[in-house]
Amino acid sequence: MISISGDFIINPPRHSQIILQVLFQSTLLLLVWISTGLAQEGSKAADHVTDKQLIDINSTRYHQFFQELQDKHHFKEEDLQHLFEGVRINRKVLELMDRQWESKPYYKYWPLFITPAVIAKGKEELKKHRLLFDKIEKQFGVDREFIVAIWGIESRFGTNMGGFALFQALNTLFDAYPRRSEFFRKELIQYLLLCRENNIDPLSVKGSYAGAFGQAQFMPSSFNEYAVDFDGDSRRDLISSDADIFASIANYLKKFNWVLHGPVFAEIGNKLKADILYDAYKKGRKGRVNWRIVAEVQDRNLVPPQNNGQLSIIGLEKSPLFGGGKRFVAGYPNLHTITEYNHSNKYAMAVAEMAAAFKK
Ligand SMILES: [Ca+2]
Repeated sequence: MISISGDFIINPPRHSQIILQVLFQSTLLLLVWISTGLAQEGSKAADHVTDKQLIDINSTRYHQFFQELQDKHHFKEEDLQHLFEGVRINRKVLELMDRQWESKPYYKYWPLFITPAVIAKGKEELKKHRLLFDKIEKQFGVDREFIVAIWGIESRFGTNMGGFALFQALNTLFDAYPRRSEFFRKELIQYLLLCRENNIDPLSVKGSYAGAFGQAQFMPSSFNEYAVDFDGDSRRDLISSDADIFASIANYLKKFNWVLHGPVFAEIGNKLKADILYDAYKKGRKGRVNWRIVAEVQDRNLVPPQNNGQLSIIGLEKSPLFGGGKRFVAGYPNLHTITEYNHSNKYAMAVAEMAAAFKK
């Protein structure tokens, strides 16, 4: 762009008006180009920090935060000062937050989780913990295959709980991720509460860059609300107790209305045959259609949903190697329950398809 303007400058004077016009337009384009670039860069939280910079505990943000922790939750000021002093921003956390894993097409998404090795391992774990799952299914009314699928996806059956210092990640997101700072402020409070109650050193826990931890990858607020003790030692241990981990996942699904042995999804073809279904599909996980309409429009025999529930419409991208396009499924209330664990329909479908693979 700059060299083109240069060429015009050495043209004869009689073209001066054109030259000016072209120069003006080029400059304008250049400015638009530069400002668009800046805007895109500027929207990334990671660009506003340097890695390992200290969080500013003397800022208004932290002052107010400490005040609330003292007033509402009875923490001591000197303890807070001591705990937060020296905490540094982890820039990697911000970079990862701005990557959208779930924007991958489904044909690239599910193979990240569902592999022959994972299916074999899941089946083995189901066998190994058969008696424990008998008890959990009976008490919580949640199918064991779904508990194991979530466990498998969240932490590779407990082998990968995340390598980020959780306290640092939560502080980074509270201090330097404006888009969701309020959310992570609450999670940081919940984290401090759970550490205090369970006698855990806040600096000792590792987790994901997004603040989840343990084998079920609960956020601190989810831990406080849904984690249960199921091995009888009166502690909720989602890092090393199988019983607590499985029962806590079950309890979470139960609290969001899981129906034991209920349908989860149904295939409805490669095309949506009416706008009403297309509109629901466009609404994402919150779109709903009466099951009778779905059955009639798509000409399918569908099992009626549990509890008079409605269906969501999900489109899953198929690999171009197999002709591309989409495969559509109707999501039942149990699938909606899984999206309470993670809001992505792709996540819920990966859980459902892994669970189905365990049953084969
Ligand atoms: Ca326990």
